[in-house]
Amino acid sequence: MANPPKLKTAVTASERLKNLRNTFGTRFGEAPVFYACAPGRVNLIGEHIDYCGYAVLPMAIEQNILTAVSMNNTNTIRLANTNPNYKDFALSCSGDIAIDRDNPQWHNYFLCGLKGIKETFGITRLTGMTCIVDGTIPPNAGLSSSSALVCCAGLLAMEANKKSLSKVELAEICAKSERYIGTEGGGMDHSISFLAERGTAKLIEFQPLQTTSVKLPDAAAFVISNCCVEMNKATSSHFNIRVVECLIAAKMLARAVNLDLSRALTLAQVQTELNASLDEMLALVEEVLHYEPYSREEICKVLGITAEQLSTDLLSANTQHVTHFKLYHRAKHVYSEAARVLQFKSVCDSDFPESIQLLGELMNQSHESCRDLYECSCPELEQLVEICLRSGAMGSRLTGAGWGGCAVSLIPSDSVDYFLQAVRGAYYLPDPHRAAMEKQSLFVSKPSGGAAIFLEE
Ligand code: ADP
Ligand code: NG1
Repeated sequence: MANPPKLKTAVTASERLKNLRNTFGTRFGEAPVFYACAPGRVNLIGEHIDYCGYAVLPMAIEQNILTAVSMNNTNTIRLANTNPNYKDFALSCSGDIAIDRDNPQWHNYFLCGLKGIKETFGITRLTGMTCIVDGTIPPNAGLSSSSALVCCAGLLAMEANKKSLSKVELAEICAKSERYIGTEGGGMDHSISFLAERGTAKLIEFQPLQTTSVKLPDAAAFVISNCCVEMNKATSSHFNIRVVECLIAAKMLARAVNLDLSRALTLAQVQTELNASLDEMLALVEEVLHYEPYSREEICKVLGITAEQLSTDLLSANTQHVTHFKLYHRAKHVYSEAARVLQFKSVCDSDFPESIQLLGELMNQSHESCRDLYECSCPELEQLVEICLRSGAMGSRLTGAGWGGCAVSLIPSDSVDYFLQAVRGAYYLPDPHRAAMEKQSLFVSKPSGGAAIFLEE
């Protein structure tokens, strides 16, 4: 087996690296010492199940966050961005790093990565740094621009402070530290950003975090298309409401089968403790949970907890207002989606002649479940997915958190050009806002490599 790629490599400067070095020199009158980069990702299948403990199947994309870094003794960390919409920021190297959840501007994601490294090593005074960030991942679009930024910041903070961590440790630290922004996400984005390998998608399993390469069929291409509706997770409560609903659903199922309720349980842990199959878990959902949303009173009654315990132990800061919880729908999505991930991997492994049709069907089922059970689609994504299917996709689904952002479609390799033209004509060109964004919104994606530190040759 080939050795996995190293975190630190020497590279011949690309045009982008040269431009970034020049911008750095013009802005700060010195040259960067090193560069760190972390890719975004497209999740092929396994949506909203990483935080429930289930395996997911993403690949890293070519688009990434690249940062040029120099170190100094000024006791200050200065952050700049090549995109003028993202304003400069500076902080002291000593003292607490405060993350502003109420106003999650870009630098707060960077600070999450710094904070993760500071806390892991108990560093009281970080090395002074000057950093310029250059990002190519469409933001707020379900391609993990925020996590790539957190991972890039964590990686460069490790390097600048002369610390050493494995990629698995970095992924776990960054997944935990991005939660400082207020979104209770899972570990998919950080894991693929660090552990990706060029040319292969990855099955990512959690607890313990491990990845397995998944070879995608040669005769198919994956095309990403952005519906051009932005969704910033940290400024809405949609995402955290789903996290809480899954947590409560796990408790309700655990109560019904007399498991220990004194600790937080994920839907995956309930399955493990029962030693049941995913089909058996789906049957349990049908038997135990009802279709109508649950009120707070009903949840408290079944779990034997007070309204105050519900608020403090189960609800998060931005879900305190929720009055009803769709436990049946969310649990059914999670267990069925977890099964689809395993089926997707075994189809890729087997390379049947009809693989592409089977993968497409699984992607379509995943999308329907996200739309109908998890309710994380939106009208524009629905229109886009429908156009993708009409334009020759074997399967098409929303990818990432949803409520806007991107779809990923599976296309037979020989029909990609036709597909791109058809989607362009039907979704992008008729609308000036979409037409203006088309170039960075509709593209073929191949599995890219993971995060790395570069020194120029
Ligand atoms: P995504 O699905 O892209 O991860 P999020 O809502 O989680 O969306 O986070 C997007 C946020 O990440 C943006 O609003 C911005 O604050 C930050 N971000 C993304 N790309 C960049 C960039 N190139 N430079 C600075 N910040 C960025
Ligand atoms: P994106 O697409 O980056 O918003 C989010 C979560 C993932 C996962 C997906 C849904 C974070 C940092 N990322 O991703 O962990 O739950 O939604 O599958 O919260």
